[in-house]
Amino acid sequence: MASEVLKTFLKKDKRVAVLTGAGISAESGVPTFRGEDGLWKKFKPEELATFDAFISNPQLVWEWYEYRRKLISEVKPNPAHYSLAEMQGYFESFHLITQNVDGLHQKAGSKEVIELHGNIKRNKCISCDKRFEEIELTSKEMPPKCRCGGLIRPDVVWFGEMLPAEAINKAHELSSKCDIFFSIGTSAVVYPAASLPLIAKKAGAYLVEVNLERTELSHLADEVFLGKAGEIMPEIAGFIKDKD
Ligand code: BV8
Ligand code: ZN
Repeated sequence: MASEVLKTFLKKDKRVAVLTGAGISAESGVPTFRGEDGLWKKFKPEELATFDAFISNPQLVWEWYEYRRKLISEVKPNPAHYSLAEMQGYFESFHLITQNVDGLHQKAGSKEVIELHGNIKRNKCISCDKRFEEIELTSKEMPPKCRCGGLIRPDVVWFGEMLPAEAINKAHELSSKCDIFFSIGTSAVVYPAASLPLIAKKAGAYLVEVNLERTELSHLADEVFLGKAGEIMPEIAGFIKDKD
């Protein structure tokens, strides 16, 4: 469990930044990208999560996202999501940055979640950039078309696309100014998100990794908790609760 050093960091005046990846939603039943049940096992990222793939095969890409949206609509946050929402209320400065597009952190009560890769529930027109919430899309066409005639796509960041400037800039800033940085449920291979723990470490933060297996980040972390986030995070949050 949490080492004596980590315990010294878990004080309410410490500035905390957290980066989560697909692994934190795994216990909710959302397949990860690169794990055994990985989404990419059945599909290949270059075939689906790129703009070119969408333009060359809009129906296939749209249906893949519809399949994921349906799956995500049927799952619930797990104890790891709830623990982070609880921790947010304890620390004076606590910011949650996610690579996930499933919205489960918000469902668990986390506030001001920084979504680096967008949100699968939102859509946008590739021509006029108009946003559409999922429910607004009534047409049976796959993918639906905007009134301007443009194709509508999921409002997520595909490979080769820029991340939302505000989100990544804020994430960079928070990572460079935190006392403790948690990297939870991410293989730490997708950039620029994967640079955030490195920025934090370089700026002197205490780097904690919580992941099912070791990653490219593990050798840099001050503490690595190998195991399920749904079991480890409640213990860490529980430690904080018992303190006061
Ligand atoms: C950009 C949204 C440039 C869509 C996603 C070569 C070297 C370095 C970089 C690159 C390169 N070639 C290309 C690049 C850039 C590329 C990149 O980093 N590629 C990687 C793969 C090498 N990055 C980009 O393209 C980014 N854009 O660079 O733009 C640019 C510059 C200027 C001008 C124009 C453009 C955009 C990246 C965003 C792509 N979008 N998703 C969608 O979801 O459909 S990425 C996708 O991967 C998800 O967002 C996901 O979150 C993300 C990262 O994966 P993880 O979350 O880490 O998930 P993964 O399955 O990998 O790992 C899960 C971990 O959890 C595992 O370690 C597992 O052990 C663990 N786990 C499992 N269960 C549990 C658990 N842990 C705890 N508890 C459990 N129960
Ligand atoms: Zn449009």
